[in-house]
Amino acid sequence: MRLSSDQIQACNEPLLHRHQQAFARLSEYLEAEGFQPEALIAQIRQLQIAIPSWALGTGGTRFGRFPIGGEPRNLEEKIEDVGLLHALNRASGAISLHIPWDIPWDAAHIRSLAAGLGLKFDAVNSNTFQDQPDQPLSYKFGSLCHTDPAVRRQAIDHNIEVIRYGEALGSHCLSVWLADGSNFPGQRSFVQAFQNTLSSLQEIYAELPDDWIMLVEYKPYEPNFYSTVIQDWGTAFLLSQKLGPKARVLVDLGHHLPNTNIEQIVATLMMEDRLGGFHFNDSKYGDDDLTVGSIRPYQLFLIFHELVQGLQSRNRSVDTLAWMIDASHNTKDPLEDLLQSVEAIQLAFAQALIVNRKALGEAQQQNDVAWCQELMQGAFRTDLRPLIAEARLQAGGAISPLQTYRQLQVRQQLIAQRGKKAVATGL
Ligand code: AOS
Ligand code: ZN
Ligand code: ZN
Ligand code: ZN
Repeated sequence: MRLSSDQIQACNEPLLHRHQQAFARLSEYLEAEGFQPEALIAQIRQLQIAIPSWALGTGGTRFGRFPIGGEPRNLEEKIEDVGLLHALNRASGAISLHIPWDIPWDAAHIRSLAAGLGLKFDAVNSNTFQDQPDQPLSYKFGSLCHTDPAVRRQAIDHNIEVIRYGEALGSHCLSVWLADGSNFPGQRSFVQAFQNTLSSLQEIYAELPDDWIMLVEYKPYEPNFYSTVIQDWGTAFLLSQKLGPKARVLVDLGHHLPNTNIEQIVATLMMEDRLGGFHFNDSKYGDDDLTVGSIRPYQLFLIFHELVQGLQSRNRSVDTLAWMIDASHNTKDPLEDLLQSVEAIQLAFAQALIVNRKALGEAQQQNDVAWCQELMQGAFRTDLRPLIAEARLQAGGAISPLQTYRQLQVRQQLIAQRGKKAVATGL
């Protein structure tokens, strides 16, 4: 199914007057603060967030799964779902695929389907954390780090195959997340596991086209609970430095031990030009993969503050990073969840754009602690929702994506077309 701009405009109609009033009030405030609303909108419209193909179905835990119905049954339907999101928010103009869950058998067809919906292909993900039915060797004891060179070879070849699929789709980026690690002390040599991983990654890196990036994702634990080979940003940074300029670090917000200062990691990676992109999500305990901004919105804002600062100081545009969501939802409609996540990212970005950086720099220089805090929280506490809504409206999207999604009965129609029992592939 597709949403036409007429349908979206019709839903906007009754909301328009109130929106215009709210936007006018906010514009007046922003102008008084020295910001041009139209310039902010232009920046907000540049930010496109890639939707993970694996988050379009209801996620489960090992205790259970409660499918919502009407989930995409194949790659075409996943692209169709992202097209629905993008039609509503005009900010989800990309999809990130996971191989072999999403093999594009007919790449030309998949490419034109996506292009017709205004979608690009962001990072392609390899999968060496599961065994596939037809796979000769097992990843039970690791993949790129494995003690057996034959298993490493299989995992390297898989990654190269993923690059080839990505090339066929016009992607420019490979994401590597490894579950490799150990469950018990003494099980593996840390040094050997690292060195095997590095040499495997070097072989994959050698196959990257010139205009490609390799994203190295880190995670402290799970599915291994004693050690993980790429456990933290330092390890991912070290690997990317050893690999070369096309290797970068991928920061998944859920992949940190409690209370880690993620914004400081982001600042350091940007300073060294090794930040490649994000997997946005939120969490209270671990890799909870909850809706972005649902638990710690201030942290999200602080991360964006560093991002905006890092991009501006390097004179780089937002599209030089891979902005992706990595989420999984058990109790909400995944499409509603993703609409909320994209909006949370846009809000944090916009809030970061209205930090008075000049005043902040001066206050920092004077060690005026209270004023520094005042400036940061002043930006964070400004309600910029009308600005985001206006950006969507100008791009042909919905003033209220979630409300429009419900009003147009999207889920009900998907269930009618695909069935109550249609379950998506993925985690
Ligand atoms: C796993 O925890 C990582 O976040 C991965 O990026 C991602 O969730 C996975 O590749 C999708 O299954
Ligand atoms: Zn991730
Ligand atoms: Zn994760
Ligand atoms: Zn996660």
